[in-house]
Amino acid sequence: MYIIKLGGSVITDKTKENCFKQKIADDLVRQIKKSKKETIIIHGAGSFGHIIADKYKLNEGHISVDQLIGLSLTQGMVQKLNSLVLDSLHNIGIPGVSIPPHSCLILKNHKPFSFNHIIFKDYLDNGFTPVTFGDVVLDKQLGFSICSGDLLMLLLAENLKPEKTIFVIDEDGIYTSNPKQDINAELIESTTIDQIDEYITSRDKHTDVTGGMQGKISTIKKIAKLGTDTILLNGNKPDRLFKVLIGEKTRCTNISGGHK
Ligand code: IP8
Repeated sequence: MYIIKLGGSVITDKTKENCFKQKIADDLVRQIKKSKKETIIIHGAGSFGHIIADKYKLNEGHISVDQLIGLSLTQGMVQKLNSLVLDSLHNIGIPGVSIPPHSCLILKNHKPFSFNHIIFKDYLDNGFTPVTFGDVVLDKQLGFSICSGDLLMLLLAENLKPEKTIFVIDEDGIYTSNPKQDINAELIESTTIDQIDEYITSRDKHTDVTGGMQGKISTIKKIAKLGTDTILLNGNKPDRLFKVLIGEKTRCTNISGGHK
């Protein structure tokens, strides 16, 4: 089983509120279908979640009554995006089933407090493709806070032991420096968790409320410690996801898991 995160910056236009990239999403879903692999799909919130979550400061927890409508609107928006992703799966014949984090996960000061992973396993065992996403959830200490799709990658990897976790992003993988700012940046094709710190010197400042690339790297390190390999690949380039799923060589970064 593979756990795939379709990054919010790939399936939405992060500069335009609520802008779904239908063609890209359809193409990624087609690649998943073609691979015939068992998968869990997670998607980021992109411009359906980050802008509004930031506006209402939802990741700071419950600090004012005005945030209630903000939380409600944000959950509504990420569920709209989730419906669009599900439509894309349904149109190609993948039996995707939505499992919203706000109904199976509670955080405590941003950290997992309780998580029902069994529901993912049970749907998988019945032949479905569980689909979950970055969301706002209850937080035992803060009232509520944001659960990123990256955290879900870690929680599901911990509990369900996938063959690999795959992050579909809008770059070819991890570089020696930020490729959006440095033309000499070189792609790291293969690395281990021990080496990764040396490379990650320059930080990509996304407007993400959930930490952008820096947050992703720290999650990937935790996944690697479980002994699970992670691949980062460019979702805008044809068939890279398919190739990784069927074990064919393609341009990407492979971070090998630590102690198996
Ligand atoms: O895009 C963020 O999830 P991510 C969720 O996976 C919200 O980081 C609501 C902004």
